Amino acid sequence: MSEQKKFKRTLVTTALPYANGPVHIGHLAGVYVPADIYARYLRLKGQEVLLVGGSDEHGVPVTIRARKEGCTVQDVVDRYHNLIKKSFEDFGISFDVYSRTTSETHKKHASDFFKKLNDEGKFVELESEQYYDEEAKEFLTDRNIRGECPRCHAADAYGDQCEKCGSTLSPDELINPYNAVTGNKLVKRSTKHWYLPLDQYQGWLEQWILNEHKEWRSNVYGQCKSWLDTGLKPRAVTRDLNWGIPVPVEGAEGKVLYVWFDAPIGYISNTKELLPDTWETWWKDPETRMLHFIGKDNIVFHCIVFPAMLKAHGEYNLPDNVPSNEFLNLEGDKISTSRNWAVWLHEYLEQIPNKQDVLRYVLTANAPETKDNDFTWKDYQARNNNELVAIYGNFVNRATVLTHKYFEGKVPERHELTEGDKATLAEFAEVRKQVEALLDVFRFRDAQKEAMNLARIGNKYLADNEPWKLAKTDMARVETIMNICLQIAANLAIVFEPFLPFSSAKLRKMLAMGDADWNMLGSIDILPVGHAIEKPELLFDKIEDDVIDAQMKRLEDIKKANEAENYKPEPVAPEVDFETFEKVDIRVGKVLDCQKVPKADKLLQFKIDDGMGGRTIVSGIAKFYNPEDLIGKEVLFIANFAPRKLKGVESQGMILSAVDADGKLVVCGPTAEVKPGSKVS
Ligand code: B3M
Ligand code: ZN
Repeated sequence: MSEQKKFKRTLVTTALPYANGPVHIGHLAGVYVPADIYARYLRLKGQEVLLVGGSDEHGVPVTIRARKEGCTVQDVVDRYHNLIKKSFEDFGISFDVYSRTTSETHKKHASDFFKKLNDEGKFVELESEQYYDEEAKEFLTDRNIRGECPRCHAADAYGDQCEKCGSTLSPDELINPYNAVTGNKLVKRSTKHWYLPLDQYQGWLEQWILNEHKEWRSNVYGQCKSWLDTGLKPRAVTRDLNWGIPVPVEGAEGKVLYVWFDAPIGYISNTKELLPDTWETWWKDPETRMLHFIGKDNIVFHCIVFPAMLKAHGEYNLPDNVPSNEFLNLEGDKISTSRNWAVWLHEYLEQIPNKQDVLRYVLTANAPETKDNDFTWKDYQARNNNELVAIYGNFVNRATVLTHKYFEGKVPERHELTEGDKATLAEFAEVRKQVEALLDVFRFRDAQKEAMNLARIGNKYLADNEPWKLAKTDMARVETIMNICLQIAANLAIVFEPFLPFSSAKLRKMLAMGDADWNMLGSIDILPVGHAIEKPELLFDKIEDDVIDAQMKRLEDIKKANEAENYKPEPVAPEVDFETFEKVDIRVGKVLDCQKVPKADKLLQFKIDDGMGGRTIVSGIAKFYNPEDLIGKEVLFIANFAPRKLKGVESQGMILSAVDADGKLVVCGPTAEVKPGSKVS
């Protein structure tokens, strides 16, 4: 662990989200809430800190979105940049700057960065054969190439993956590749690109990461180690694309900087945009510490590629740590923008207004710090009702209400302390140390747990001392108890400030205590005797079942819509003539009895009134029905199906069922009652 002391200031960067869609809880949990907690914590301690963010507006993802929506790429990035920026503001992510990679400052800075490396011979130029659409006159990215899968022969696999069989592919493997957008056939054409020779940085990276940064989170360190063990290869830093920052070299028309080359430089450009005169202090002074907050899919770029770029450039600091998180799932499934499987931040705020802190709290409590984690609405409700309301809110409410009840809202005097008081104070003095020790090593979920412990200490203190009972006999004692409770409440406002800034502001207002100062944490003299507090208000409200049910219903609907969208009916079977059709004798029957077949978990045994004396039919639908529910129903069955034995029971026919998108069988019957034995034609 590099000692914090040797640094004068901290630059905190957050991954730049692609401006190709809104941001969701996965973004917040993985990157922005932890980065914000950390930046707020340092600021509260009085340290110099910058929180830098912005939108990533280049690359293929935004161009794909524009094609899908039938608008220009500029429209897409404008719209989503504004939406994302607003979501972050609404959630209290305290960016000092949130800019975009289409800014003029960035275009110039990224271009100059490339030029410097190119002039100094830091790149290698290589020719390679790439797929080209002669009619559209464009080279294609892997994602925009489709063709037959060499493994499962699905007709429309992508250049990087077949979604049918899941194989990872390269465009060269596709059979008859074509342009996914125009449908044109593709040819191979030679094209030149600039490569960063990462192989030349291998030894240096091994030393810098594997030896000098053993303190990095094990998931980060492990991923770097496995990349380094495999051996680094040169990486192209340019692309043939018409959206991006033009390669600033003569003869490079139609080529742009690869999005992963320009995006991290955005951290520098955005700092420069904010502080045109002093930005270099934040990037070049060795007394500045740099931290990159990112998600796990960005590790290689922030730990290997960008540091190699910075090293090649030669003037900039390297990151001191890269606290990367794993992924957050939603109700057991991977969050996915394209499948709409997400809780979008702007929608959350519309549907559950003014509950930013509740989401911040739950996402930190469940932060995927060391492994993937799951967000569920039930857990969200439970953490709000059982922790925020029942522990934190409840303590603050009792402390402020009792102060108004007994002391007209003024902080009472503290008299001699009992042993119990002293023990409580000693316990809460520990909280600061614990929270700091955890925040210093980026363990946000445990740090928040410690903060909540302070509220637990408060509740226990109130329960042990029962001031409401003493009010009749020993008012001096009640004064001491309530003084301590109010000091604990003031401490809560401070300790929760980095985690729950909205609630802390509300609590500070209730206690009329002004700005929070971390250095006061642990003190029992935050609120002076005689200080008047304001009217008590509830800090948190209970979340009722209907709110959660509505969210669960929303997700269910999305799941259904996805299934419907993905559902492709089976291809129609070869034609038959009427005579062939007539050979199958379909009849209506009424279910007289229906039971499970013993020792066969799939089979139901039916007694059918077929209008001809009755018959027994066995059908494999036990998974989808309660037998009793089918009794009395009319069904269709094949009356001349050759009898066969199933688990020892002779089945005299076959009941007709439809197969739903998810494989569920649904028994078919007439839409109005007809006589059993009626023919279907
Ligand atoms: N836009 C990828 C992502 O959103 C990319 C991050 C850039 S950080 C410099 O996951
Ligand atoms: Zn396949």
